[in-house]
Amino acid sequence: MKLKLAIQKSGRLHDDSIKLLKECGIDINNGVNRLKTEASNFPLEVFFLRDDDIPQYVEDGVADLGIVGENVVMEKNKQVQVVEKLGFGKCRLSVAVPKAMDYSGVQDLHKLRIATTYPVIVDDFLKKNSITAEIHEISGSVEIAPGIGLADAICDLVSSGSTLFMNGLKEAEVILKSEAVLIANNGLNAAQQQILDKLLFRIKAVKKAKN
Ligand code: PRT
Ligand code: ZN
Repeated sequence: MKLKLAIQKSGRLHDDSIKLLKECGIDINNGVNRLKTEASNFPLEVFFLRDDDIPQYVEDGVADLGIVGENVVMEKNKQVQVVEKLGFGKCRLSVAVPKAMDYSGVQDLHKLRIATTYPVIVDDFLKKNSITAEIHEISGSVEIAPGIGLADAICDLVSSGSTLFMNGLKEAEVILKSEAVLIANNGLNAAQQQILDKLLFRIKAVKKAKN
């Protein structure tokens, strides 16, 4: 019996996900550009996937576990359990507006066109605040949308803030604070749960050693 863990194939969470496994004493040969790999000293198989696909695979049980940003977990809204926050990949999902805009609160977003790759989270945020705005779902380069007249505001991930700054934007509302999390399928059997508990024990020890 092995657990199947899905991690990002390449991108911002890949290296830290591999590093976490190493710190947990789990040996996997570095598998970039490969589909999957097996740990030599722990009952774990690691799949390399697009981060956007991980919640669905974990819900379906194609993978038992996954490492993804909370932002992706919330946007995809799948039936999975978040079992542990992992302390890396920290960022926030924020609404940003042109620097010159006189912004005093969420009501100023009323009737604006907001470009984002997070339509579900933004829609939920607007509804909770009783704001009617137009959501423009785009698949990337969100920060250039106001500059080319595609939108009045954006909602995107922010870490240092330099991307916003370089595009003449300012952070107006933080919708969500996010970090990488370990997610699990809801229907793990006892044997699978036992392996997860073993993994969690090690992850917690690694986190504790860092504090
Ligand atoms: O190929 P795949 O679909 O797997 O990857 P991806 O391109 O969708 O995701 P990737 O690798 O960019 O990000 C993976 C995860 O890292 C995200 O889902 C977040 O949970 C987390 N993360 C942490 C970030 C950032 N920080 C971040 N700064 N993801 C993206 N950004 C981008 C942001 O979109 C913007 O373009 O960085 C830019 C802003 O950064 P600053 O420092 O200029 O503010
Ligand atoms: Zn992605």
